[in-house]
This record gives sequence, structure tokens and C-alpha cells, in this order.
Amino acid sequence: MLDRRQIVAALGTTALATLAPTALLAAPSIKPDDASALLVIDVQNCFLPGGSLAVKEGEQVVPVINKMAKAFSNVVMTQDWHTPGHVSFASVHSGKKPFETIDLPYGKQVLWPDHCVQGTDGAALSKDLAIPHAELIIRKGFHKDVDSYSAFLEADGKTSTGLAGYLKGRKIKRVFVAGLATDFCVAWTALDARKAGFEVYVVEDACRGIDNQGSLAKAWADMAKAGVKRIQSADIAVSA
Ligand code: VGL
Ligand code: ZN
Repeated sequence: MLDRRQIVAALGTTALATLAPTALLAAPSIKPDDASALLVIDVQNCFLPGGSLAVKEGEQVVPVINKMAKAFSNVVMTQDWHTPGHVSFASVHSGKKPFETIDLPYGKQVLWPDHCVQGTDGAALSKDLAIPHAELIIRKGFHKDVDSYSAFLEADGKTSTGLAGYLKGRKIKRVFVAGLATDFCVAWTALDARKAGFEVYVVEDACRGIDNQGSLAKAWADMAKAGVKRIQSADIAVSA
């Protein structure tokens, strides 16, 4: 006969053996529903290795996004889509170099190398994205005198891209944001999504940043303050 002490010890071992794996490897806790949309921001050749505004490790977001997208019935992608000679290009401001700033009528503008010019190969979405079920591709930054990091509102703070209306028309309540670059188009999109009343998640390992003069830390601080939730792709349940 087992005495009480032996039974407790045996139970303890069994309980530990069955509990430990789930307790140690936190199970994915977020299940996107029909009111959730994944926003895939600017995964375009210009922002990938060899591109004119390549984001460090930018290519690493592609497999993460492809896998995560399987969990979403609603996916929207964006394309930065500038005119030739766009106001955000350093090349059109004499004496200015990329990553310097200038004052424009709508506020401070960082100047960039020429990038994502309409119809060019650099502006094309990465050929490695595999999200055939994406429903909408929204283009932004196509007004020559106004930039648009955000997928919702141009940099003048008032011209809408129409995305909020589209998402609301589709009864979307929650958006998950991924892509390039964390500290510019991803962050501005996430902040405007909050302002438009959506619940917002940014998937950190599905993004990479430019980090110009502390912009990455500032972006995460601004997003936290606005109630944007910072998560990892492993937090999202993707059925096999
Ligand atoms: C972006 C700088 C200029 C972005 C776009 O996609 O984050 N950054 N244009
Ligand atoms: Zn741009």
C-alpha cells in the first residue's frame, strides 16, 4: 500500500509533468475573428535589401507576415506610392541630404532618398509576400506636396485615404499592424487607427525600424501612450 506521502509525491510529479510544457511555452492567446484585420504596411522593394531606403533586416518580416496572415480572414496591404520629385525626397530640396528635416506648411518633414516612385520596380510589393487572400491594397503618399506615413491620414493631418471608412464599412473593430518601418509608417498607422477608434495591436517581430535619431524608441513610447498593444507573432493563434 502507498502511504499518503508517496501518493502526494506521485501526484505532484504527474501534475508537474503535464503542466510544465504549457506553463513554460505560453500558448498563443489571441485569435483574430471576423472583426479583425491585418494591415501589412509597405513591404516594398525600396524598403528591402538593395532598395533605395532599405530597412535593416527588412526581409525578415516577410516569412513572419506570411505565416501570421493565415490567421486573418481580412488582410489589407499598403504601398508607399510617390510621384517623381515628391516633396519628401531630399533630391528636390537644394543643399539638403537624406535624413535631414525641413519645415513644410503641414509641419516638420524628414527628407528621404528617392523611393517608391509610382510604377517603378522599387514601389512593387515584395514578390515573396504570399497573401493571395488580401482584399485591398491601399496606396498613399501620391500627392506631390504632402507625405503620408499613415495608411489613414496624410501628413497634413486632414486628408483621408479612405481606409477608416473602408474598415468601418466592413465592420472591422480590431487592427493588427505589421511591416515597414516600425517608427514611421507602422507607428503613424497604429496611432491614427487608435484615433479612428480601433483596437490596435502592433506585432513587433513582424516589423523592422529605420531608427533615425531615436525615432524607434519614441515611436514605441507614443504608441504605448495611445493604448496601442505591443505583441509578438507567437501571441497569435495560427491553426496548422
Ligand atoms: C516610410 C519613410 C518614407 C515607411 C515611407 O514606409 O515607413 N518611411 N516613406
Ligand atoms: Zn515614403
